[in-house]
Formats: sequence, structure tokens, C-alpha cells
Amino acid sequence: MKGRTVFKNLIDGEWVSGEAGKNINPSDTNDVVGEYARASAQDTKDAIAAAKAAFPTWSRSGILERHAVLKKTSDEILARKDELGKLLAREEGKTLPEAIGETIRAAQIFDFFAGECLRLAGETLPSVRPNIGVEITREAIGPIGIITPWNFPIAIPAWKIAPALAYGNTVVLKPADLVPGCAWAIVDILHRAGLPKGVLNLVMGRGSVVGQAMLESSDLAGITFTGSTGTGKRVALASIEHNRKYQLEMGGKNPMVILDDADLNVAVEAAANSGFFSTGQRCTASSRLIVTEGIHDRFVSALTEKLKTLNVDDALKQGTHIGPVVDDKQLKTDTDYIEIGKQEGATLAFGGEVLKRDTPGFYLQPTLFVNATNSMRIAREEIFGPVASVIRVKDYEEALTVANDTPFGLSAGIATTSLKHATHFKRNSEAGMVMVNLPTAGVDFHVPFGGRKGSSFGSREQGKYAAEFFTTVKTAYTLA
Ligand code: UN1
Repeated sequence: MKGRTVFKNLIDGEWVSGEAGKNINPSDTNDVVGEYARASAQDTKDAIAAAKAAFPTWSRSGILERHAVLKKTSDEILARKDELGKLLAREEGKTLPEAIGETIRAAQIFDFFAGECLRLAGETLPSVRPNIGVEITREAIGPIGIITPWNFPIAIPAWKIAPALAYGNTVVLKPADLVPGCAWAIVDILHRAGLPKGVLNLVMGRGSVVGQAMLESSDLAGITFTGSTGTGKRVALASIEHNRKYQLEMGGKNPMVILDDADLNVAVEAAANSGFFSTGQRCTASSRLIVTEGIHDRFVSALTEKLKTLNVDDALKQGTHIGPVVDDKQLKTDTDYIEIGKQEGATLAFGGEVLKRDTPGFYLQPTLFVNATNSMRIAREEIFGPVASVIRVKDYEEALTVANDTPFGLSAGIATTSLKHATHFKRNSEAGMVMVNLPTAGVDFHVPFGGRKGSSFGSREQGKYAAEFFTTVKTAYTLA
């Protein structure tokens, strides 16, 4: 076909083509965002071999060289935030302001890790034996496989690539098949910013082909993964087999507790954001609103009124609050769960309908169930859509028990004006991140991110805590 551009994979510093797939806009399925190459298993092996070959040089590169590449990347992402934000909104479906915000976050992450390159530190201690000194340093671990999900197409690749490179590792990146566009764009930027060949390789394509080839490789020193619980388990099992480091960020079923003494506006804003912004497609979203009796009816009616004001429409349209669901498969999952909720005996308080808009897309009303119990499937399983349930409880103590009664443990929120309850919740929540009077989602880029129980495995991502995964500690003894 004439004039057909295919965005290619980057392997050992060369753009490599092959079979291609269409990247479709979920707000308008007639809009093809672009055609993107799909790597084969052999391409993936080549990319891993390139990352392995580039490791000895890159891991010993000067910190100023690494700093310069990451800083330049940050600057270019920021300068192109509107264009990249638009690409993100088109391929993933979050609203343009959300997408631009995520793009800025990616730039900030590269900027942060550019700084970290200049702050690499170790420790020196005396040995317990006389005349011997001990040095403790951190070294890069090797070629790293990065597998990223579709819901944060630019921020999650950024928060895995930036520390990987800053600490001297080489990378094979496999972005989610649904959203290759932003990943391609940041790889292009990093490549032009001066990365030596093979340091960063891009293998877009299917999990069953590319992801599988990564799992089977004995040459990756680590795999960092964000995505579903099922795939996370497979990453873990394959990594044990190959004696490699792994880091998993998986699902969430995050509770948001609303107490009688909460500021109603604060509670409603936090719950609306947590449950429905970004179309509820965040592992930090809250889909369990645990509300005490005294505020229950006021809260449900205020949240329902708020949901009525939210426009579900094309992600690029001004005034859209909630974009489409990412694809038909996810829409079916969401609507199946809505049916399950009804059958389980929860009451539909708002939404539940698939919507038609000017363009063919996957539009779903924000959906709120009330009279839910914590044992219902809609309260136990991650839906990953704009669907939340209200669970009525007697008091704070019951709220805390229900909040912690989940196989997950990523994020947990509480809306209260009581210092006593806020403090107690921060100490006793079984989640990795706790939010007081704030949404459960929407995290800072410079502090640790991660969860407990079924949500996460391995050390934290982001901020200086990222060094735990992307480096290995060396202890050296020297006789003086
Ligand atoms: C956020 O809430 O700001 O996949 C980030 C996810 C998370 C990122 C959430 N890993 O939804």
C-alpha cells in the first residue's frame, strides 16, 4: 500500500519492520492511530541479545552521559506534551487533560532519574577486623525486560525505563499491544537523545509471542511487570525457573472508607475521582466505597448527583469527564460484572448502560451499586471499569475490617475529619499506600509506589526506592 507508514521496533539501534497491527482509537473505532510492527519471537531474542551485548559498556558509562540522555528526554516530552497527550488520549481513551497530565508526569519521572544519576551513593564502613575497610556499592543488574499495561501508556514505561537506564541497566521494552504509540514515541526520543545501540530495545507485539519469548529467556537479569494478576503469576514462575529478579504490580480492589464525620464534598470528590476518572481503569481506582450509617444516604445521593453531571464522550472532546472503555473486550467484562452485581442482589443506583455517541466507541455510563456486601464478586474481583459499589457499615471498626478483607492491598482511602480515625487507619490499613481525604488513585512520581498481598511482589517502584529492584548490592573488603 502506498504511503503506508509502519512504526517499527527498535532492535540493536536499528528500526526493524515486520508484521504490523492497527492501533485503534476507542473513542472512534474508524480512527486508526497508526500501524505498529509486531515483533516475532526471533525479534525478541535479537533484542535481548542486543541488550546483553550493550550491558558491559552502558553499565560502566559515565553518570553525566546517562544524566544527559534522561534530561534531554524529559525536556522533549515536556515540549511535546500536547501532541503526545493527544496521541495518548487517542490510543487509550482517557480524556485529553488526563492524558496531558500523564505526559507531564512521564517528563517529571525522566527528570527525577536524570538527577538520580548524579546522586548514586554507597557506604564505607570499618570491618570488624582491624585494618580492613568495607565498601558497599550498588551495581546495575543486567538486561531488564519491561512489560507495561495499556492503562498508563506513557507514565508506566517512563517509570520503569528511567530508573533501569539511570542505574546502568539495558532494556527490552514490551508495551501493551493496545497502546504501542506512546511507548514508540518515548523510545524514539530516547534513541535520538543519544543512547548507544542496544541499550534500549523496543519489541511491540503480542504477549503470547513477545512476552512469552521474554519469559523463556535466560539472558534477562530481571523482569518488571505491571498488568493482570494471572500474567503476573506467569512472570513469577518463569523468573524462578531462570533465577532472575522480578517485580510485579498487579490488581487492586481498593477500599475508600467514608465516615460519618467526613466533609461530604471532600468524600464525594474523592470517591468520584477514585471510582470513575480515567474510566475506572486504574489499579489504584476505588471500587469499594465503605460508608458508615450516619452519612450513607447523604453520601449516596450526593455521589449520584455528581455522577449525573459527568459527561461520557470522546476523549478528545472538550468537556468530556470520562472517556470510553479501552476496547470491546474490556467493555464486555464491565457489562458482565454489572449483570453479576444485579444477580448477586446489589441495587443499581446509577448508570449501567452502554451509551451511543457521535462516533462508534466503547462508551459506558459510570455505574454505582448500593446495598452491596463485601462478599459479592463485584466487591472482591477487580473489574477495571467505571463500576463502584457502596457497602454500608455500622462504624469505623467495621469499616476497617471490611477495607482489609480483600485479597489485594495496593491503595486505601479514608474520608474523615477525625485525627484519631485517620491516624488509626494509616497504621492499620493493609495497603501499600494510604490516602486521607484524597482519591485512592493519582500518585506522586518521587515517592515509592506499590502494594501488599495479591497486588504486588518485590520491591517498590518510583523515587529512590526504585534502586532496590534495578541494582544489586556489592560488599567489598580491602586490607589497608
Ligand atoms: C496512579 O494512580 O496515579 O496501573 C497510578 C495502574 C497503576 C498506576 C496508577 N500501576 O493503574
